[in-house]
This record gives sequence, C-alpha cells and structure tokens, in this order.
Amino acid sequence: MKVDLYEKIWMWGSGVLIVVFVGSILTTALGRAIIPPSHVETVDPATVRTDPRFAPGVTESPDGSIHVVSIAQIWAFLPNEIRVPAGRPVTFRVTTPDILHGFQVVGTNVNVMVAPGYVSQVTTTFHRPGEYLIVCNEYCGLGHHLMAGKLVVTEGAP
Ligand SMILES: [Cu+2]
Repeated sequence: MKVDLYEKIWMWGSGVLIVVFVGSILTTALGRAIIPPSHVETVDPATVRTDPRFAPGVTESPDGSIHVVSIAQIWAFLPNEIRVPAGRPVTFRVTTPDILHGFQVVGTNVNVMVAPGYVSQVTTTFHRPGEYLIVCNEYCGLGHHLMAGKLVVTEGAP
C-alpha cells in the first residue's frame, strides 16, 4: 500500500507527540515530581497536630523577623486570624494533616500549595497595613468555599 509523503509526515509527527505526552506523564508519576515548589521539608502528617514545631501562631525572632506557623485543614486555617507588622520580613510555614490545600494571601505574592507530608515555606514583607484575605485555592471538598482566614498587617508591633 502506498502512503503519500505528506501523510507520512503527519503520522510521524503525531507519533512523536504521543511519545512526548506519555513520557511526561510517566516521568511525573514515577519520579514523584509532585512536591511543593518552595523547598523540600517533610513532616509526618499524622503528628502535625501534636508536633510543637507546628503549634499554629506568630512568633518573633531576636533579629526582628516574624515567623508564622499555619495549619491548613478541612476546612479552616489555624490560626484563623494572623497579625503581623508591616515592613518586616514574615516567613510563613504551612502544612496540613489531611489533604491537599492552597495558602494564598489575596493581593500579595504569598501563594503556596500545601501538601500533606510537606512543609511549604514562603517569606515576604508586607508594606501596606490592612486586612488581607487568606484563601485555599486547591479544591479540597465540600467545604472548600468556606476555607478562608484573615491576615491583619499592622503599623507597628504584631
Ligand atoms: Cu480548598
């Protein structure tokens, strides 16, 4: 059977695309490439709630930097309200004991995926005092739309 040259080119092109697509799926699945983009730090999701390193809250280092520990869970953020001062570096450390969530401070560059077993970390400085909405931007079930918190950036001390 004679196949036209033009048709052969399209057949080979389609074949190459299929190999590329299937190959990228396999490398992602087999290479365990789904990890939070900030850094790789693991934690046992079963002990997150009792681990003193993940007691939700805001602490201040002697150098003046602020550290926020937040737990994202179905369907709330702990603590629900976070107060930090403006103009100082704030490091968020977020993890979850259950399923995949997001931690986005709307209107800022804070936006991390929160996967069970990992600690997502992001550092930023808020220059504008005010109230910011914290939302989960990964669909996490029936109450996903209720999953919100508040970040209050204050003028002075936290
Ligand atoms: Cu969600």
